[in-house]
Amino acid sequence: ESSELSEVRNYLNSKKAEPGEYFGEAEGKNVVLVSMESLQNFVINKKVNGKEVTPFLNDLINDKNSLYFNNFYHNTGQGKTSDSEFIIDNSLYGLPRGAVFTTNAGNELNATPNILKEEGYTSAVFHGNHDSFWNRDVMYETLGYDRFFSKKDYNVTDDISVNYGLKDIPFFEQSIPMVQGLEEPYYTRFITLTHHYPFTLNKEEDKMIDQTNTGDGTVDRYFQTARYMDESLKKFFESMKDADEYKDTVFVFYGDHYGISENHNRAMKEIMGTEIRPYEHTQLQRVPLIIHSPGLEGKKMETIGSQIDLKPTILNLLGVKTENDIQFGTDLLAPDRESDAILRDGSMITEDYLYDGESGICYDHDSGEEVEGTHCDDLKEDAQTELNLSDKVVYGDLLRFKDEE
Ligand code: GP9
Ligand code: MN
Repeated sequence: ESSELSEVRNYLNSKKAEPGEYFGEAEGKNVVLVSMESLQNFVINKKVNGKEVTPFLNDLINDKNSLYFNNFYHNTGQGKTSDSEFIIDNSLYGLPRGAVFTTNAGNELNATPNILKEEGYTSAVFHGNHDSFWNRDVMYETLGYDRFFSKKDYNVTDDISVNYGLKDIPFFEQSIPMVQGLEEPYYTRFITLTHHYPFTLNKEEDKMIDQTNTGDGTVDRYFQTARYMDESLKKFFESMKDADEYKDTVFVFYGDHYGISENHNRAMKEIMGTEIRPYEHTQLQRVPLIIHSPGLEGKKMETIGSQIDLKPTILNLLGVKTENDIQFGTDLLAPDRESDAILRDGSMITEDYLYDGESGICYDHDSGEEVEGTHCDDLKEDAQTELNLSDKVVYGDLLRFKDEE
């Protein structure tokens, strides 16, 4: 094995966490990941003009079979949605610049679809956009997906399109027979699209709540498209039940990345009722994560984590052991895991502190007060070490050497 990969292994061994009681709780079940476009966690349980933005998700969170993580961050960079996909399927970080989906699609990887193939799973991605967007058609081969249902598999007409293409409600509707056609068990991802910048809707019936009134159009429209997406998730969930694709399935709903950039801090101050300093900006990088399955013991999870942790979390839920896999994340359900998150800009969040990589400012986690001194020196260094090691794996295509022991 290459000495560089050994260095990575040694580092990862030092942060391993033993799985807990959730190990194997979803053994043999189907997996349905739902990528919720641009959805940030602050919309959860939020009302605008007296109405909930995400009524379906708010209910789902309180379901006895749902695990809800309220301190879950995205790790994406310039590769946006594609970065989230890469991170979640590999437990490796995206790159500091560019999109790993386009720059390193020829790498050797050990992504979840390939791992689950050994366990008898089929895998597929569902998305209403062109298959070549983000180089997905090429990268999905590398990740080991058996099937990619893309624009050409859907009936996409102007009447049911907006912005990037097929609207989420018809997207899910048309996806149901495709899922039903898959051999079980399956590992799948559904990538939504309508709640994407610039957050436009073209039909009155799609506008289920009023816009906000900050005068910043992007922010004002954001809640309306989020509400539309939430409705599509509700319908999808119900259809999956009707189609008998529910009881043997684990659903993983996650936000892919932020939708409102720091260019909108003035309006966001109005929405959040507080100034958006680097502390609040970093907290706004939290995205919803809900894991739901009939029979699963649900609860609200305060542990700090990020998308990098999903691969080990899912594999452990399925009871699939992956001792030798190179994973930068840890099982979010492991009782002794380190509660922390590292973001692509070098920020790091722990129970005690929040280090903002962009400004270099260190905050007390709970109070949000700036703290003087060396409190965040370790966080800054740990974040750099981890990101650099992950980048080494990707740039050096080091997983080529993973089977040489
Ligand atoms: C495109 C969709 C959006 O197919 O996934 O991509 P994004 O711009 O969010 O990365
Ligand atoms: Mn996206």
